[in-house]
Amino acid sequence: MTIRKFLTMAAGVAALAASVSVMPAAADDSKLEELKAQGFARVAIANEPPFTAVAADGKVSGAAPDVAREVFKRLGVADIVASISEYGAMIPGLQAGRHDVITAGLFMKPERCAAVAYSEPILCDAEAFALKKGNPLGLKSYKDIADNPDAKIGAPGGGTEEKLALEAGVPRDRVIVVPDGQSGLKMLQDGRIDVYSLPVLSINDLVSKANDPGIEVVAPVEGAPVYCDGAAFKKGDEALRDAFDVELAKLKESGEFAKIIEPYGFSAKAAMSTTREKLCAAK
Ligand code: 6CS
Repeated sequence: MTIRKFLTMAAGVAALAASVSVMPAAADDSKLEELKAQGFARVAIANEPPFTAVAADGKVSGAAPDVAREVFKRLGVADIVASISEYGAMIPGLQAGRHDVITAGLFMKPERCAAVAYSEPILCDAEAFALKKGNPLGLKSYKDIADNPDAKIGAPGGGTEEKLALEAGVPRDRVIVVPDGQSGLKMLQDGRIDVYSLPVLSINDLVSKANDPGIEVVAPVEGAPVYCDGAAFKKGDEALRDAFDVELAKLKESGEFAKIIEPYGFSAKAAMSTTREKLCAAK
């Protein structure tokens, strides 16, 4: 082969390689097609009623999974399959591909909005304290806990309440990570913590089922914002998130969204009166 012929061939190969490398990525609705073929979406939940719940027989319910199940059904994804995760592990699990979406009441906050692709708002709630009857330490805010050197707070690991307590100045050694509601209640009853903090509807659900006259609820926590969650998708799955939002908007418009979440105690109006953009920008 002459040098001339070799150089001509090499130039052709280089041009082909260049054209392949600039070809647009596969249509990014491939994730939705993947879930349709899979027959289900793998969702991360926490098992914290009424946001998310897993019955003894394994049945998944709660407002967040119920909305997601209905939206995915309309997208042609037959069902959802849930795995329980601590809040702080949900985003790493999503990013590692263990979940297709987080549907757990994972509240929108700027740092989370930077890490995932949230849908539009779904479930909104304020924060609450469960504490000993009579509130002997007079705890009404996270700052009250910070100001009392003897007060210990229990909260979910990587959760909003843990962060609010730390930001209010509660030292790390007085913020106790609690894996789930039942553990938090037991720790409160045993005096290992002085207050257990979750969103209002979660605390009310837990305390009402505990049927313990020695426990009372303070809600809303003074100075703490009302948060809203959205379904959280992996960065890169924005096409799937957008498709989810289209069906979510239809549910909101038709009144079916309210029919799903309001029996759990959530307000459709609260979710429909704000946006992902506003919530992700909130300080
Ligand atoms: O988004 C969060 O971090 C919080 N969301 C709920 C529904 N419960 C506790 C958790 O800290």
